[in-house]
This record gives sequence, structure tokens and C-alpha cells, in this order.
Amino acid sequence: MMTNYKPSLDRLSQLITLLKDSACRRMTRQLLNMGTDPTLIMEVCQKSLIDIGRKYENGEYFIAGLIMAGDIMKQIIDMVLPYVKSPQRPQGRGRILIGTVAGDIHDLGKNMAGAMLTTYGYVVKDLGVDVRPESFLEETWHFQPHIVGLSSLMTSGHGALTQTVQLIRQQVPLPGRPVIFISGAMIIDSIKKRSGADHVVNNVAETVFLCERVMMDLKSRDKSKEPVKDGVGKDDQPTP
Ligand code: B12
Repeated sequence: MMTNYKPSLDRLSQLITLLKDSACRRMTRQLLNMGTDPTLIMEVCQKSLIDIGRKYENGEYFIAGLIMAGDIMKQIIDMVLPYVKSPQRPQGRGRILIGTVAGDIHDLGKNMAGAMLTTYGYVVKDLGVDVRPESFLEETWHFQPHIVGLSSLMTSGHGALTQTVQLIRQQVPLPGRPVIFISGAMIIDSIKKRSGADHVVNNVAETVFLCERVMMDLKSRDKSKEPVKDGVGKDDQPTP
């Protein structure tokens, strides 16, 4: 017999943890129809996926569980994103380069952050997954981002993360050097210190807030790197 549960974020969280994909879709639709804040839905998903990760670590779930969880998360993100209200701000608030570091193929969090930032008027260039430090550097020359956001979900990715941050810091002089964000499940403050990154971000709301703050700081500090409309730096030439 099927039990009808009242739509709630708690129930959605339970359904995700139980990997009930069609029930998750139904519950998400109901929550959206009720006017639930889409960012709250995303936060619940992120927390539930952390629980699933723990179950995987404990041997309660296997790799198939992670794959199903990733799939559910993707479906929910696709349903929720159209409900994120565009803040009616002009395009070209700033350029943001994102990607998942070498050796890591997790991309859901990065994609979600990229989609949110685009909605908020940023020009986002996504390098995809398993991106070598040199590729991040090369694209930093070409795209001239104000912010570089690195995603790394595994502890084994911390080496690649640190190398990427260090390479950009060493090769791109101030004042043109982008502000570097790092993010992902296993990112902790000690990694921020060790890697030399500027900020750690743990969820989309925090990411958007911090980007706004960074852009305000950069605008007041460095007038030569104004946000542009077409996604290409004012000076198209890569910095030597
Ligand atoms: C789903 C999942 C998968 C899916 C990924 C699907 C996909 N397309 O991404 C699949 C099945 C492919 C997978 C594979 C593996 N996984 Co996995 N996976 C997960 C799981 C359960 C959820 C990750 C997720 O999508 N979370 C939801 C998103 C929304 O959250 P998020 O990534 O944190 O992102 C948020 C913020 O961090 C931020 N953010 C994230 N990225 C970015 C980027 C930018 C630029 C910005 C600004 C912000 C930002 O915004 C996001 C939204 O709020 C995690 C558990 C966990 N604790 O997270 C394990 C986990 C990351 N996986 C793990 C492991 C071990 C693996 C495998 C090695 C398993 C295996 N034996 O093969 C492989 C790795 C393959 C590889 N080389 O990369 C471990 C890592 C453990 C460790 N200590 O390193 C975890 C932690 C599970 C665990 N507890 O053991 N996995």
C-alpha cells in the first residue's frame, strides 16, 4: 500500500537517501508548486548526498548507490533551476572560470554553481572535469577571469588543487590575478591555508554572496578590470 506523505523538505531528504528517484521527482514538483525556495531544495539535496556518501563509506551502499544518487541529484537540479529567480541585474557582472581539478570527475556541484552564477549575470566559462593545472592557467590568460572556482570532491584531489592554485598565483601577477575559490565535499579550512586559495565555498548561496563581495572589492580596487558584456577580457591579449 502506498502512503501519501505531506510534501516537506525532510521527506524529500529521506527519499533521496533511500534513492527513490521517481518519488524524489514527484516530491520536488510538489515542493516547487507550493512555492518552496529552490535554494532550500538544493541545500537539502547536498546534505542528503553527504549522507549517501557516508553510507558508501560504511559499506551500506556501493558504487551503484553513488551513481543513482548522482542521477537523482541531476534530475532535481534540472527541475529546480528554472525556478531560481533572476535578480534582474545587468549581464556581465564579472567573468568566472570554473572546473573540476585533475583526477576528479564529480561535476554536479560545479554545474549547479555555474548555472546559479549565470542566472545572477556572471559570464561563466566551464572547463569541465579532470582539468590539469596547466589548462586552468592557460584559460586564465585567455579568458581573464575575475574569479577562478576550483571543484575538488576527493581527498586525493588535494594535490592537484594545490598545484593549480600555486601555478596561477606564481604565473599571474597582481593586480590582474583572479581571486581563487575552492569548493567540494572534502574541502576543509586547512586545505585553503595549504593551497593558498583565497576562499572556501560550501554551497550555492554562499558562492553567489561571496562572488558579489569579491566583485565589489575588485571594482573599488582595480578599475582596469571592469566587468564586460561579451565574456572576453578588455584586453584580448593573454598577459605575458
Ligand atoms: C554523486 C557522487 C558520485 C557520482 C558523481 C556524479 C557526478 N556527475 O558528479 C559518481 C558515481 C560518478 C562518483 C564517483 C566516485 N566517487 Co563520489 N560521491 C558522490 C557524492 C555522493 C555526492 C557528490 C555531489 O554531487 N554532491 C552534491 C553537490 C551539489 O554538492 P557539492 O559537490 O559539495 O557542491 C556544492 C558546493 O561544494 C559548491 N561547489 C561545488 N563545486 C563547486 C565549484 C565551484 C566553481 C563553485 C563556485 C562552487 C562549487 O556548490 C555546490 C552546491 O551547493 C559524494 C558524497 C559527498 N560527501 O558529497 C561522493 C564522494 C565525493 N565520492 C567519493 C568516491 C570515493 C568516489 C569514487 C572514487 C568511487 C569509486 N570507487 O569509483 C569515484 C571517483 C571517480 C573520480 N575519479 O572522480 C568519496 C570521496 C572520499 C574522499 N575522501 O576522497 C565521497 C565523499 C563519498 C564518500 N563519503 O566516501 N561519485
